[in-house]
Amino acid sequence: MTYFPNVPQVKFEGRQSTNPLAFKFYNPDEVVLGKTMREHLRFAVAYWHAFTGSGADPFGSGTAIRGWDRYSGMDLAKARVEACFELLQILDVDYFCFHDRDIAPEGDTLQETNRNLDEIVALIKENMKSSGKKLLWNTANMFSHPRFTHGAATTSNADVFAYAAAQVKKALEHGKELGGENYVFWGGREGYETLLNTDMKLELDNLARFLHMAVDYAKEIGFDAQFLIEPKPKEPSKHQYDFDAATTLSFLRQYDLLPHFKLNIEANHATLAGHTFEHELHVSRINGALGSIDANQGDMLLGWDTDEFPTDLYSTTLAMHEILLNEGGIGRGGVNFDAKVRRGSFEPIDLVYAHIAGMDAFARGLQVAAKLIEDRVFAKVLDERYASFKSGIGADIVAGKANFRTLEAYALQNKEIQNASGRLELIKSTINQYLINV
Ligand code: XLS
Ligand code: NI
Ligand code: NI
Repeated sequence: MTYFPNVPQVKFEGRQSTNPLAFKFYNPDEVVLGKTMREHLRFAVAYWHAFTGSGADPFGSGTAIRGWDRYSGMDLAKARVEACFELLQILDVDYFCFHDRDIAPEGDTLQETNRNLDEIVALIKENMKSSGKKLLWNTANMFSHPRFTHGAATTSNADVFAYAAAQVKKALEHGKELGGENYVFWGGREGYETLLNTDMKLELDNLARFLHMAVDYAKEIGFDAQFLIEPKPKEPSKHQYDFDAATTLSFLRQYDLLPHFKLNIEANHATLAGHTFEHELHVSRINGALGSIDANQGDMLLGWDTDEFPTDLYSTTLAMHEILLNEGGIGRGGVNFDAKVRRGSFEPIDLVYAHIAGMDAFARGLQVAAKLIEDRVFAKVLDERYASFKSGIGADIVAGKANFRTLEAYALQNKEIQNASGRLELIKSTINQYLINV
């Protein structure tokens, strides 16, 4: 390995292993509820954090020591491709995800930028062929360059809208070229700072026009990837239009886009919106729109998108519980580590440790969630809690046989109302028992 010297392929050794370069829970071949862990989890490495990110923060420059940093320009872009396929092999991860601007540098003109991209996409394609690795999703970065300061599809400048369209057109062509299974729209700067200078109605109409054009173009070129929108409430915009799952679903419904899109739910975006990860997955699931996940976690003490590698078993268990209950599980989506090593973890091997930590946390979450489902732990809770809707007046309500007159008649003759305990503390201690004992 050129970029991860002396790092062997990471293998499953089991929970007793003390080898830091082994999986303790992720056993790709282990069958859980009829599918292997590999099939359930469909892990992906995020190109931007693993190969483009440098560890820079608003207070200081990058700290990451990377073998590819000795290069620049297109040579750097090529070295990163090599590093990517090395890491995928070390981790035995099947998928990767990228933004167009992660993989190739911008040129002086859009023509030159596109030529750079074409060259790197061809190189990626060769590597995919020889390694069998696959593209979970690609996307267009329409937030880093200053031209997008007022947004991309929701910009106040029509020339920028056109540029963004050209960029997504190219990204869709590359997605098709690489057999991408999904295509993601994360609204980087699709939001606003203040209503004092914003025509929100026009911006939202334009966003819908843009997404319809993308749907049409993908159809035209025969790119059949699942389209995904990734909600986020803020950052970089103060108010992001795709605030959370519910807001995004309402937007998609309003503009007749719902049949063409599912959601890519990111843990840290959920918590920034004031929700739990499982809440966002649940809202997506009950609307038939759970598409894929960006796996990471935030910091309870910090109010921004810290994108830490997921290690919280409570959260991965409840997330996997939602995914297992979803029809077809994660489907064509996957578990993409949209996560970065901390600034102090600057060695290449930290990237390996970080992914092992995340993969084990999700594998363990999968095992525990499967057992909770097998034992009908939450199913029993819900059965009991909502039993009043199974018979009598409750069954009439659910069947649509009740109205205000019949309900009033029932209430008037009813004896004193009895409520039952919600038993939350008991439920939580049961979850802990499963986390420890399964
Ligand atoms: C940023 C987003 C971004 C998307 C892809 O917060 O998570 O990384 O996943 O554009
Ligand atoms: Ni993300
Ligand atoms: Ni994010």
